[in-house]
Parts: sequence; C-alpha cells; structure tokens
Amino acid sequence: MNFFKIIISTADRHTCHEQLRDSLKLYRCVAVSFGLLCILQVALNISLRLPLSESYLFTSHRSHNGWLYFSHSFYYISQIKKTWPDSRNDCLQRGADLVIINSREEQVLLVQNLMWIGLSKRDGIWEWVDGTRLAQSFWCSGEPNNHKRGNEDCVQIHSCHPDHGWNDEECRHSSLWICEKNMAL
Ligand SMILES: [Ca+2]
Ligand SMILES: [Ca+2]
Repeated sequence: MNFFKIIISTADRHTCHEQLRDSLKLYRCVAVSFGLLCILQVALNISLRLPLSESYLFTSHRSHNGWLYFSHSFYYISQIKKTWPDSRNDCLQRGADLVIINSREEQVLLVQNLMWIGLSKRDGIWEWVDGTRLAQSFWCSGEPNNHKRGNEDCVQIHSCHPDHGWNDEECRHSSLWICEKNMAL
C-alpha cells in the first residue's frame, strides 16, 4: 500500500510541476505580448506625429539634392537670391515651377523668410504660374499695397504671421525662392 501511495504522491508532484511550468509560460507570454504592444504603440505615435511637424520636415526630410517632400509635392528652397523671372527659370530647369500654395497647411509649412512664390499680376489680376486665378489668399496685414511706384507685381511668402503672410514686391527685386514639383500631376 505504501508503495502505491508513494507512486501516487510522485505523480501528483509531477502534475503540480507541469501546472506550475505552464503557468510560468503563460505569464511570460503575456509579459512579452504586452512589451511588444508598448513598442508598437510608441512606433505608431512617432510615425503619426513626426510628418506633421515642420521642424522635422525641414531638418529630417531633406531628400536627394535638397528637395523636401510633403503631401504629394517636392519643394526646393534656394540658397541664393534672384529676381522673380530668374527664380522661375531656375525652377523650370529643375523640372518644377515656383510654388503654388493650395492650402493653409502648405502655407504654414512653407512660411519662413522672404521667398518668391508662383504668384504674379497679369493685366491687374493675380494669377498662379499654372494660369489659375488667385482664390484663397494669405496676404500680410496691409498687403498687397503696390508700394513701390505701383510696380509690385510679384509675390513673396513672408513670415509676418505664423500662419499667413504674403507681400507684393517688384519682380526685379532679388529674393530667395521656392520651387514645387507636384507628384500628383
Ligand atoms: Ca502646392
Ligand atoms: Ca508690398
């Protein structure tokens, strides 16, 4: 009888050890899964927030040959100053054109120093470089003022305000400029 008791007791211990081992495996599995979920959450947060950050765009999104990418467009910001017609020629030679600002998001993204944009006056009407007439505008307060002898027929983006800012200026004035290559075309 004692012999059978020993066998049963040994079997119970084995069962108990197996249950304990299974429990440990389960806890380990839960802990690893939780850790992976945390890593995934951090990665998602970073990927969703960073593209919306201007500073990230202009410091970390510099792509080949100085072109920056944002929302289906590549942008090139010049390092030297030229007149509006010469700036436009430079963009055309790069397979692009002076930037057309289609939305407040694009305006906020690009507003920095004084830089030519693809807006000029033709026959007294503001027109983008693709021939479309100006609809949504982001003029600085008091602009366009056609200040210099009535010859301010070209437009610069200007950081007079965090989310808006354009100034009309003489086209022969030298300024930095922004080219845009729209990938949706
Ligand atoms: Ca655009
Ligand atoms: Ca002006």
